[in-house]
This record gives sequence, structure tokens and C-alpha cells, in this order.
Amino acid sequence: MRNDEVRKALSLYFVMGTPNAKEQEPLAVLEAALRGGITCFQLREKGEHALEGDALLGFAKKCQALCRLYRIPFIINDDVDLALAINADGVHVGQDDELASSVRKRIGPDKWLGVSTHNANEVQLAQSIGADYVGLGPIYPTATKLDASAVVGSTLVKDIHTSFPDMPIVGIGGISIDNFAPVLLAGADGVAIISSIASADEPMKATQAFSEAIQSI
Ligand code: TZP
Ligand code: IFP
Ligand code: MG
Repeated sequence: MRNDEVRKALSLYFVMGTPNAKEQEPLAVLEAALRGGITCFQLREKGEHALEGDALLGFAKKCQALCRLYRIPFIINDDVDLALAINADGVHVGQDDELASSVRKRIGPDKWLGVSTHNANEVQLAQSIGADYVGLGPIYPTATKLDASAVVGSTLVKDIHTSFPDMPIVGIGGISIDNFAPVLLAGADGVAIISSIASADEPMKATQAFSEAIQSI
């Protein structure tokens, strides 16, 4: 069933755009993360030197091909046109992006729709328009998203999990190998990570460490 498939995919959710890869080749970082055991990938191409146009299209296709090879869902952040053009598995939108209700109409019922949320009202709205999962965060302070709102902590995960037991939840923001456990123990189906994998000296080893630690919970 779709809900179980989504929950499984959220387990170790890697989010990245080319600006997050820092010193290393972005595709090499994605491949390392795939080999290390990520369960879902979101292309979030934002910030300084972000790719656009044909360069973005080409990069997205390469990411998609890699994700297919490792049989994990490939989600596009924000850019519904891009997601439709390459037939991505889903779209993730924030509160400042195109309205989730409009995104759902454009992508149809089959593609996954994820929505960034920060409180129960936003989760309620996401549920009512047929979101497949919500991202909750920032759980911890993060330097990756410059306009991130106030940290919510894993207590919000617990509250949302209690109030919306059917809604798949992934925690995001400042998550590291040392602090991810409370997020899962609070009821999240998984953790979403940018810098702890993308900026790691060895992204594959960092990913393997997360994967093993998550499985042991
Ligand atoms: N949304 C909330 S926090 C965040 C996003 C995209 C950034 C997460 O990045 P990191 O490096 O895992 O803290
Ligand atoms: N949550 C998520 C996800 N992705 C984002 N880009 C974001 C919040 C801002 F982890 F996918 F739920
Ligand atoms: Mg966005």
C-alpha cells in the first residue's frame, strides 16, 4: 500500500542540490549516498550558483537515472514543471512555494506530494489536500537553509504523530548521526538530511553509519 511505501522511503531521505556538494562532484556524492543506503532522494537546487534551464534539466535526468539504478524514489523540490517534464516520482513543496492543492492538481493522484510544515495547522491543511507525507522542521538549528523558521524540536514530531497517526512524517534540519535518534523515537518515519551527508568527507561512510544506526533502533 502507498502509505507503507512512503513511510519506508522516508527512512533515510537525502536532500541535495549542486551547491550543497561543496568540494565534491554532486553526482559522485549522490552515488556515494545511494551506495551507502539512502531510501529516497530529493533534488533541491537552490542558492548561489544553482543550476537553471538546460543545465538543471540535464543534471536532474542524471540524478533520476542513478536513483532508478538503486530503485529509490526521485523527488523534485518546488519545480513542478521540471518534475512533470522528466516524470519524477514526486514533488516536495514548502509553505512559500506553489500551493500544495494546486500542485496536487497538476501532478495528478499518482505522483508523491510532500509538504514542508511547522505546526499542526499546516499538517492539517497538507492532509486535507492529499499530501503523501510532511516534512517537519527545522528539528535542530541548521546553517543550510538561510531562511529557516524557528526550531521545532522532536517534541513537535511527537505531537503531530499523536494528532495525525496516518500521516507519514520525516524530520529535517540539523540532523546528524549524534542527534537523529530522538526524532525517530518521537514517531517520525525517517530523517531528511542535507549537510551531514553532502558535506561529509566520505559521504558513503556517513550514509552507511546513518543506515546502520537507523536499522538498530
Ligand atoms: N528545511 C528545513 S531545514 C532544511 C530544509 C531544507 C535544511 C536541512 O539541511 P541540513 O544540512 O540537514 O540541516
Ligand atoms: N522537508 C523536506 C522533506 N524537504 C525540504 N526541502 C524541506 C522540508 C524544506 F524532508 F522532504 F520532508
Ligand atoms: Mg521550496
